[in-house]
Amino acid sequence: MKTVYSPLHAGHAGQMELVTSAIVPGFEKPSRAEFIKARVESEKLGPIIGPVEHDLSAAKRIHRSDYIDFLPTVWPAWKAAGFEGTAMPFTWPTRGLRGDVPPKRVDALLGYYSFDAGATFVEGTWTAIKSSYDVALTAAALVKGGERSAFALCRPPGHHAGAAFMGGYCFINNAAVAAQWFLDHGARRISILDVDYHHGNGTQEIFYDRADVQVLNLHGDPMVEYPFFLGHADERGAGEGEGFNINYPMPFGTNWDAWNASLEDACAKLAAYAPDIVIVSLGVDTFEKDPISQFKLKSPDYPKIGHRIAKLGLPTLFVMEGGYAVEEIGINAVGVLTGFEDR
Ligand code: 6XA
Ligand code: ZN
Repeated sequence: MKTVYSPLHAGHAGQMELVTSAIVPGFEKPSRAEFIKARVESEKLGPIIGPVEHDLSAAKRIHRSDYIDFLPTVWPAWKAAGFEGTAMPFTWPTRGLRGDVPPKRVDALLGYYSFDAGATFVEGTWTAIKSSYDVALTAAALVKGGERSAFALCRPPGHHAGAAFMGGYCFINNAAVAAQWFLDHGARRISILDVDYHHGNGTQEIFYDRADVQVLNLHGDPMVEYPFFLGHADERGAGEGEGFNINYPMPFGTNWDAWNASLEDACAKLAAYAPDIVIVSLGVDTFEKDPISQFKLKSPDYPKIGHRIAKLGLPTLFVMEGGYAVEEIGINAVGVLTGFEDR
């Protein structure tokens, strides 16, 4: 399996993050991608190639144009305003406020275009976002070109980003961009299987009323877990999309057996949908030692995930999402990929 990787992710570094009761160094840090790349190399998964640059038209197929145009302006506007440190929002147009009038200040616009304070900017952030997008599209093209699978080593991740909002470390929804790109290049149906610990609220929002993208999400119960406000089992899609959004919220402490039961059900529904291509939103923050998550998967479980996905017998694009136990992130992420390859 080929891996697509760009060193430009590393410019998105040193940002601060708001968590319950503190502001701390960001968990979503460059070493994550470097540990994964090192494991791809040591496991001899296959060649690592650089991304082809793309214009932003594929992003604008699923994101609102003004949102995409805003992203490269954030850091220059932040500096021009005289602000220091990490650019992050602090006020949001929630119920009772107007969400239809974008303000003129960059700090306020960050709130207008986000659902939390978790998508933060430093000087190299836009370049990293763009490289992650290019990585996803380049890997998608490998699969379209006939490869059985490809690994988009995306950083920053994407599954929390919606049509016009960022959040949860995500800016452009790489998996959703790839799904739409496949459809625009001849595919009829795509399944997105999101195995990250957190619900992929952005992916769900983007495709909620559509029947041409099936979205299956396995995640921590939003009653008690981030992102809290989406991801319940009764969210099944709307209109033409009714039945094509499938959520598996699971309790804290979920181990392999319980998690795997959800995976089995998801794979059965995916197979019944018979997509042309599977996109896996590959988060490994389901790991027992993940510092921000509450599931109990162990390293030997990850190859089993890959093996089960391979049994679907469909062209598969893996898109990297979360995972913060950096010492083991490479073992677990690449474990899924070697399991897929049955070796
Ligand atoms: C809240 C936690 C953000 C989780 C991001 C993630 N600050 N999503 O891993 O998959
Ligand atoms: Zn996650």
